[in-house]
Amino acid sequence: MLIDPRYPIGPYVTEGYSEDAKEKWLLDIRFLPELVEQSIQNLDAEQLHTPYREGGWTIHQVVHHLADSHMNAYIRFKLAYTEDHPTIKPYYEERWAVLQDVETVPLNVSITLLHALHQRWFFFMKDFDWDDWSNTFYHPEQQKDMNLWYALGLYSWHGRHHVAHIQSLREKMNW
Ligand code: NI
Repeated sequence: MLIDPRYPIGPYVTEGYSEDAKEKWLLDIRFLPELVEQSIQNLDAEQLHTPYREGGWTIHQVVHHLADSHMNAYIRFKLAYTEDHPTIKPYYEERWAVLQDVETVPLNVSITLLHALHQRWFFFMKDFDWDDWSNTFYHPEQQKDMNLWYALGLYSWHGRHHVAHIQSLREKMNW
């Protein structure tokens, strides 16, 4: 089977609520920073600045993107939880990925950020019940209502999706 290099673990597929899925997805949120840190271990500057696929982001951009994306996600979760069906703010991830901080700041800064952010995010959600997961926000770009259960699965997937980009390049290059 031919795997689309953009989707090494396939697209996000949501699941109905279950304790098992919840445990798994929460652990994905909790341990993503460790996973990202491991995925770039022993790579040099040149390797970090290699696109994970032709025309794709470099590993360096992918890691900074995870910090950008998950900061937005954290805010969306908090808004949905504390307001009645808020409309969230989309952002242009392609534009964010080429800003000056992404260009110049070393990856350990975004890894540290991810450690702190995911700790806050995990402890915010870890005891949610079904009512909590049922909080919704409106995503104006996708013109879609999303509840926090769907969003939890989405960001569990999103972290693994980008780590798989890094891992697939390492495998391909034998790094
Ligand atoms: Ni992404």
